[in-house]
Amino acid sequence: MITLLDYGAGNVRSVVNAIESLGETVKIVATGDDILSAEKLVFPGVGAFGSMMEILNQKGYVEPLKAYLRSNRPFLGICLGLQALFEKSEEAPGIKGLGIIPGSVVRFDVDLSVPHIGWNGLNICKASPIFDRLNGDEKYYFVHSYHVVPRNASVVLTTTDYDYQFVSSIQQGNIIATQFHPEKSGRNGLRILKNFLEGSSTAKSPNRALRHTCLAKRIIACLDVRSNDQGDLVVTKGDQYDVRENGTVRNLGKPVDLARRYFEEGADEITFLNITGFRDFPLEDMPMLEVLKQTSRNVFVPLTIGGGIKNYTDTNGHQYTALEVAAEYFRSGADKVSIGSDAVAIVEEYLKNGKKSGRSAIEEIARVYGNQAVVISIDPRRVYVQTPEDVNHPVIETTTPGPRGERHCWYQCTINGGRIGRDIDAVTLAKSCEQLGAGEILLNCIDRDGTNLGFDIELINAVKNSISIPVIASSGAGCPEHFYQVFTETQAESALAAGIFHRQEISIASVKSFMKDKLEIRL
Ligand code: 1PR
Repeated sequence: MITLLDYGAGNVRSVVNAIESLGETVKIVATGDDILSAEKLVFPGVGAFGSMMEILNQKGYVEPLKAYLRSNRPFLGICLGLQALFEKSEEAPGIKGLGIIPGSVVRFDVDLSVPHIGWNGLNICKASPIFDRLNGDEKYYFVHSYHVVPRNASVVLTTTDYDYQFVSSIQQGNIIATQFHPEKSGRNGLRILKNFLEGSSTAKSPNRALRHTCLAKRIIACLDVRSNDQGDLVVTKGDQYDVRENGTVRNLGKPVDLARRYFEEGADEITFLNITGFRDFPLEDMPMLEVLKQTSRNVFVPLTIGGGIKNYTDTNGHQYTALEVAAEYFRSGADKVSIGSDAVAIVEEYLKNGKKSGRSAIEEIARVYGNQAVVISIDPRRVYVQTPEDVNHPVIETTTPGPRGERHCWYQCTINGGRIGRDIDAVTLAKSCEQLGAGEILLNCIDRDGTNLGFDIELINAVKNSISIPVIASSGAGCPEHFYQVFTETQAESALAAGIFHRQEISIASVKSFMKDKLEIRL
């Protein structure tokens, strides 16, 4: 029996699913006494350091946790569950951590994108039972803006490179804690979990020790999901966002089955977009939550969900906040939520008032779940102009001229699945969302969507070069060379595709095999 500390924030379902998939049963902590009587405790921290410590204090878990940790019984901390062990964090000045490991938590100070999101390796500093049957050159999934700095080097189990080397896991006696997410790191992550659950005391050193690790470029499979005319939830795919063919919604498969297939094929992440979420309230659209629940049972890579994340009043006048909607998605198995239409409304308001409200969906969700949990999905469309002076938006010179030979364009944001254009451009939207606390940009492109013509490199450079959070390049992938192009001609950290994978024109494995000797990827 594994005892799991769930303090109510973020996606603990994935950890429960991962542990259960290894044949163990899980008991969720309900009182401080459950912590004190645990035989093996797993603490998957998700969210922000300040809100985590606040909840742990409110629930009276701090003292039992300290007592458990001092007793040197088996403990596995994940992500914030590692950071909580330290004395303090720059993320929440003035708030005390558990202070079991001397040292603090600091924000990344790098020239690279922050959060550090994606699959990176481990430089192993000492032997441990959790490395049993691993080679040492595997990659694991990270998603964080802060990292630990222990005062005593002897606790350092692994380091990872991200501009500089940071501590990516620690071990002190039977206390093990990782910055990466074993439950989201495919089969190798499950191996680490299994090693912890088996509780062997024999320390192992993998035979392939790395001296330097590198963040992999991520390949993401995207499933646009909606109900078809028969009322079945299907994966569909548009041509420039038009998902109907001869009047009916294209049906490319079942969401849970396809997600499972992409996990097996090596997808580094899976994104579900509830594309009619803007008109159907997700909490009444239970099938989508069910899709997430079922998928997270046997898909052990990060899951992002988008569609309909906004404040909502139902027919009985009951009000729901975007935070509540997001919370339901996290509880159902999502690691990140993506906000589309509402992000445009939020930024319009922000720019009009010239200051943050502190209450927008972006700010609220980032405060509780951390910046890395908030993805902004942008649906821009090219608008050609004769000269840059024609509009009050950042204009680029393009190598793909417009219908009247125009050599300049700007990228207009749209809402409601491309149905309505707004007077705001993709660059301004991305910059504003970063200021409001978003952790990643999913950059679609209506002009390229479903065309197989390749990513819009000009759009991606325009946005990526004006922000410091990671960008997911999306729309237009037609062959493995397009992925190579987007990773070599832009700084995008990941690339997403839908149509070519759904129609089985190209597999994720073949994209990776094309890139494997050319770029850092996860195999
Ligand atoms: O506005 O917060 O409710 O979120 C709705 C979400 O649904 C947004 O993220 C929006 O991008 C998405 N969406 C809405 N309508 C459509 C549509 O297609 N009619 N799909 C839609 C967006 C774009 C990509 C697509 C890539 C790759 N899909 O995600 O998967 O373009 O396609 P490709 O590789 O086949 O070219 P809200």
